[in-house]
Amino acid sequence: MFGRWVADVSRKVPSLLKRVSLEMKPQVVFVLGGPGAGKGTQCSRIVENYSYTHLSAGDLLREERAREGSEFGQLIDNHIKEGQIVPVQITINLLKKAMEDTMQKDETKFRFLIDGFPRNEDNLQGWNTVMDGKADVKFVLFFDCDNKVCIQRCLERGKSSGRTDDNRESLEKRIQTYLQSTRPIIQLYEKLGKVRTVDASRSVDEVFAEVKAILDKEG
Ligand code: UP5
Ligand code: MG
Repeated sequence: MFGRWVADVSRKVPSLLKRVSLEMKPQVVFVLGGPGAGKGTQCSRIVENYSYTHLSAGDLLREERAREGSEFGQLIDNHIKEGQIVPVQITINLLKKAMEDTMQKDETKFRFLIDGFPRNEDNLQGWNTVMDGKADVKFVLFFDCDNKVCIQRCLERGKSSGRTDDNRESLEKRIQTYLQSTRPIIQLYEKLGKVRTVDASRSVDEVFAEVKAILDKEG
């Protein structure tokens, strides 16, 4: 009798757990900060230590640019070189697909670091339209870094990165776009009490210590 009950429960529990996790909404942390603030570097460190999946909007766009047959390759290329923000329809579809693919492969992977997005009003509107009710934005992790430090880091990286926007001309434009379009988005989230700011001009380890304190607190 008891044995049958145990067998019955152990058969049901996995399917129940699976159902619960399938119904789990993606939990999202937006990671923002200027070009070269260290978003990617810190996201890699977070992934090593916490159960997050890192999705860089910039990386997804660069992949799409390189994809054979992409109808957006040229448009993405121009926008990146000019430090302009790609129309949100393109970016949001890439992000949504990456999130869905991740969760389909492994339903326990529902926590995401979305790096470098939303960068402007258009991005935010696109996110709200497409992801409304489909994901929870927990908070914004903001890497606050002096622009001169940011430029210097990207120029240094530019010696070997092969990135078409790691040059002084593109960097001036990227910084302008960041100040004009992205800072207001961060301010908007600040008003909602959703921004966790990190001083990103220090060493990678020092920055990560601050990140860790935030993530440990946020759970
Ligand atoms: N480095 C990192 N941390 C350091 C530290 N603490 N001390 C010393 N050095 C440090 O780091 C940059 C460099 O600095 C590296 O060499 C690193 O070793 C060193 P990284 O971690 O790569 O910084 P990150 O903030 O990720 O810089 P990135 O250049 O990736 O930032 P951007 O926001 O400019 O680039 P992104 O790839 O997100 O976007 C590129 C372009 O894509 C945008 O300009 C835009 O045209 C387009 N885009 C959109 O249109 N829409 C989007 O939603 C996203 C992107
Ligand atoms: Mg990056």
